Parts: sequence; C-alpha cells; structure tokens
Amino acid sequence: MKVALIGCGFFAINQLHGWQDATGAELVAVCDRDPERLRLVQEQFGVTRTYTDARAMFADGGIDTVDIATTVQSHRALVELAARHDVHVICQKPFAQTMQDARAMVAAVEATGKTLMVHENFRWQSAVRAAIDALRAGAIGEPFFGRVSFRSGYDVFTGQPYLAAGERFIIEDLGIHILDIARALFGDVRRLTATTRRINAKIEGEDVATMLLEHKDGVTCVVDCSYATRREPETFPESLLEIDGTGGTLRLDAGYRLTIQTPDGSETRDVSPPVLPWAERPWHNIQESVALIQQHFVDSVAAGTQPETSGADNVLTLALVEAAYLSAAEQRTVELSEI
Ligand code: NAD
Ligand code: 89Y
Repeated sequence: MKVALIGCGFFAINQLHGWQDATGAELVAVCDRDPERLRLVQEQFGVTRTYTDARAMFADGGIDTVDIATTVQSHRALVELAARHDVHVICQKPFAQTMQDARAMVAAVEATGKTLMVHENFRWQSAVRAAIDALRAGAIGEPFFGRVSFRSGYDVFTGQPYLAAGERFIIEDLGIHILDIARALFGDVRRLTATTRRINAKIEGEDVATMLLEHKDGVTCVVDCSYATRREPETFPESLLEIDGTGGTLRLDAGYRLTIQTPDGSETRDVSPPVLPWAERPWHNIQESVALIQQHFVDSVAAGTQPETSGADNVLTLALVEAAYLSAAEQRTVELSEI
C-alpha cells in the first residue's frame, strides 16, 4: 500500500513513524502547506516526494491511501479531494466540525468503494484493548455499570497551542476518545446528559466535562474528563476504567494495572504498553496505539473488511460529542436520535 500523508505537524511525527514500522505499507509522499514543516519531515524521514499543495500531490498519482493528519478545519475539503482521486482515506479526529460535514465525507468515500477510517486510536491503546478483550470474552459476565475516566493536569497547550484558542476544548479534543472507548466497551448510546466547566482561565473552552451515558444494551456509564486535575501520580495519558458486571468487576487503575475480580478470586496484571524505539514517556501509550491502528487499517484493506473505526462508525462517536455540548448548553438530557 503506497501511503501519502497530509499535515506534517505535532502529531503527524508519530504517524510517520507508524508508517515506517507498518508491514505491507510504504510512505511515498508528504504534504504540508508550511514549507518549514515539510523540510523537517523530509530530513527526518527521507521522503523524496514532498508537496505544499495536496492537489499537486494527487495529480502526480501513485498513491493508494492518503493519511490526513491536519486539524479539523481542513478535513472535509481534503477528504473530498481524496475521494475525487479514488484512494483509501484515513482522517484524524475530530473527524468533522459538524454532523453534516461528517456524513458528507462518509458519503463521498462510500461512493468510490474505497475504505475510510477515522484515526480514533485510544481504543487501540494496549491497556484499554486488554480490558476490551476481557470484557468481550465474558470475563465479568454482562456489564451493567461503567466508568471511563481521564483526569490530568498535564500541559497539552505547549505542544498544541490551538487547543487553548477554540470555543470548544476537552470534549471535542480528548473526550471524543473517552466516549469512543465507552462505545467500544458498551456499544451505542440511547441518551446522554453532560455538564461542563472551565477552570483554567487562560483558555477559551471547557476543560472539565462529566457525562452520563445510557447505552442501548442497558449499561449506564459515567465518562469524566478533566485537564484541571493536578494530582500525583500524574496519569496522562491514561484512561482509567471501572466496570461492574453480573459475574464480577474489572478495573484498569493508574500505572496500567488491570484487575479482574470474580467469585473465584482476583487477578491483577501489568498491562503497561511498550516504549517503542521512537517513542517517549508519557506519550508512549498513545504512540503505540498509532502504530497499532495504522497496521489495523492496512490489514483491513488487505482483507476487504471495514476497520473498527470506519467513517460510518465514527459518526456515532461524533454524535456523542455533539450530544454532550447540546446537553450542557441546554441543561437537559439529549436523545441521540436528535443528533
Ligand atoms: P498541527 O497544527 O501541529 O499540525 C497540522 C499541520 O497540518 C500543520 O503543519 C499545517 O501546516 C498542516 N496543514 C493544515 N492544513 C493543511 C492543508 N490544507 N494542506 C496541507 N497541510 C495543511 O496539529 P496537530 O497537533 O499535529 O494535530 C493534528 C490533528 O491530530 C488534530 O486534528 C488533532 O486533534 C489530532 N491529534 C490526534 C491525537 C491522537 O491521539 N489521535 C493526538 C494529538 C492530536
Ligand atoms: O489532541 C489530543 C489527543 O487526541 O490526545 C491527547 C491530545 O494530544 C491532547 O488532549
């Protein structure tokens, strides 16, 4: 699979390493409208085909898949451009600024018969995946309660300054991943209630969000996110889990400790992610999930199957984001059928 990447910014470095490590894929071109970013990436990764304009890159051809690693404002135009050139598409989260844009992008790629995946990688973090696998294997029976929690005081604004400037912050940027983990664990959602707060006066958007999800299969789940929580140990970027089931409980605690308790006893496993050769703490958890989701994409296309976080699937995660903002603004429970 010949892969081209658009948007050589802060996070794309991980994706470029992921492509170098992937089996069955080759990075053939990179594009960034900023020539300086392009130069840095060309030097680091030795890619010879470089472009400041995505249209010129597609016009030159020789691309099977485009990996869009830009921020959300450019996603729709780039996904539709890619669809016009009949290539498979990966698009970073948040997929779209509106549900209308998200649905239009899904339709545009669907019409070509190519594969569209949203780079929704948190469910691929190996510790989270260990919990998903245990739950799906029935380790604690039928789940009826869940808590998916991400609370941190880590400074994300130095690396990603745009996060401080948006009217929306934590639900759109980070909560989207945590909501997606809830979907991976408990399936789709019927209704949602949310509250938000802004604690950090130096940013525009909300940095605390607490959401109550009623899943269609009967699970009640609390999804709580904060970038205003200063505590030791600092757990960035760990997602912590507590799940009660009819046959036991499952916890993913700080330090990547997975505990499963049943009437037969309690077992705790260390499910720490590896630190890949190009990764660094504390980001290694996210970085490994980037490599894993990209390999999953290559394998899905080769097998002719849909990736877990296909465009159509991710529209349902995006709907939770929209429902949470609507719920917080109108101080009411939102039915997902409204979104
Ligand atoms: P960034 O601003 O550092 O990088 C974006 C790059 O895209 C910039 O270099 C910019 O010049 C380029 N660009 C923008 N529009 C372009 C266009 N039309 N054509 C060519 N180049 C263009 O942003 P970032 O922090 O790297 O974030 C990128 C995306 O990754 C965001 O959507 C963010 O939410 C997401 N992200 C995901 C994760 C994750 O774990 N999945 C983590 C961090 C960031
Ligand atoms: O942009 C965010 C993401 O997707 O994961 C963590 C992050 O970098 C900061 O919240």
